[in-house]
Amino acid sequence: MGKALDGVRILDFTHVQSGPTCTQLLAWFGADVIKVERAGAGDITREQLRDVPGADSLYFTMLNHNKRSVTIDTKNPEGKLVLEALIQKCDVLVENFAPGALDRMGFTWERIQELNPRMIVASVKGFGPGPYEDCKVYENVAQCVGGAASTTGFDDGPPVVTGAQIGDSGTGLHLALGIVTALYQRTMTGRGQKVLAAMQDGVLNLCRVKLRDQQRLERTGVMKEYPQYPNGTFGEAVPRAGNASGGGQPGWILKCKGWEHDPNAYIYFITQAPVWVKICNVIGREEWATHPDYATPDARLPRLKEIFAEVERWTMTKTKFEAMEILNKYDIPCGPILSMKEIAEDESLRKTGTVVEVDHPVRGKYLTVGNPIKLSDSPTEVTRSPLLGEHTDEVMAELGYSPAQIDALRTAGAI
Ligand code: CAO
Repeated sequence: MGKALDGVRILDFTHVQSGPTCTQLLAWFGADVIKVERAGAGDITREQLRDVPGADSLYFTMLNHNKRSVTIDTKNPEGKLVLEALIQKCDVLVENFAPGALDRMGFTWERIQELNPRMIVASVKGFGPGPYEDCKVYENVAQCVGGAASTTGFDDGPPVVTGAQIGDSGTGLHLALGIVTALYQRTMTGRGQKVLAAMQDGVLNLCRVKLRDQQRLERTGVMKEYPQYPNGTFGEAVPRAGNASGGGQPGWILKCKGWEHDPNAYIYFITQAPVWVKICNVIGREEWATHPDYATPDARLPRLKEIFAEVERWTMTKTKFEAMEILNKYDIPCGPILSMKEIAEDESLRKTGTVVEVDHPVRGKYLTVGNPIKLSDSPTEVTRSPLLGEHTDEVMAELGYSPAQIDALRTAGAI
């Protein structure tokens, strides 16, 4: 079966996490992704957080599946010519260098347009145009400047960053959407364009509901679904909401059987309004179903702490999986707190290809996260990440270089 992006060639100038997540997705959808790296060094993550001596790290392998790797020194004059040939052959150049690095290499937007007016140039940067546009940015910085950290954690503690890499992988996702959209527009205009995904913007986009709450707070001075209500105080900015789910369906994380020794023996429990009566029955508080202090969502809001404490008395008598099974029978939304160990061993995730075992010639077998987006006509087969420069000769031959020319370029340090 063919793939959705068959025939699309990506010049992948990305490194670390944000850019590579984007190009890995495009590769999974069938694009030919040619990753350009520096000879002898390569993407810095090849050697970061290494767990097997001499082997590419999991950091690298898990972000660079289904790609080809070529080594080019793009600051070497002859290396520049190879890069120019690639620009002429490819549809999209994706990069996440520090601001200005591509220009300093001599590949400005204008120069790239001269070489290939159909080329789409897609970039991740820390910030969009403005006072911070020249700054280098990593994941946690993006979480802080995008509004996530100030709204994550508990009211009595400092700001907290999340484990989900919303700054890096989240921005990579945004960029991938920008690229396929630009490819679609090119089918009508015939022209390339610049695509920019700034990490601050990507994180803020994912924190959209918190900007909603900021404006509600300014108007009303209170947000009744936040744990600060009714006894705490609200300041000028959206506070940290702990584990509150907000909206009309309040939720909280509750202890389950074994919580004393298992740090993940917890369940997320949502008091969804339509199943309130069932919740009362399950936890043995049938009288709450009709009592005026508990029967409606509005009446429950100032009593959420007490309600969750009561539900927890019930969840503590069950394991998180037992509680999940019982609650699901009644359509009560909930979710066990799964550890990474439990996720790695989850058979159903293996079956859907969301968790995949991959074999690598140097490091052996390892687990990775497969394509989270499933297309019925474009299935994903995850193949291992390339070794540094593994496809240099192959790609150079496709560009029309003879074996003798390739040898000469290698001797000159251009590839
Ligand atoms: N041949 C020759 N030179 C190369 C090359 C190649 N194949 N590939 C890269 N280089 C050069 C670049 O031209 C650049 O040189 P100059 O500094 O002289 O212009 C240099 O390598 C380093 O690039 P960099 O500044 O991007 O790398 P860094 O490690 O200093 O910074 C990072 C890393 C991530 C902070 C920065 O790239 C950045 O801010 N990127 C944008 C935001 C981003 O993506 N952050 C997420 C990172 S984690 O996913």
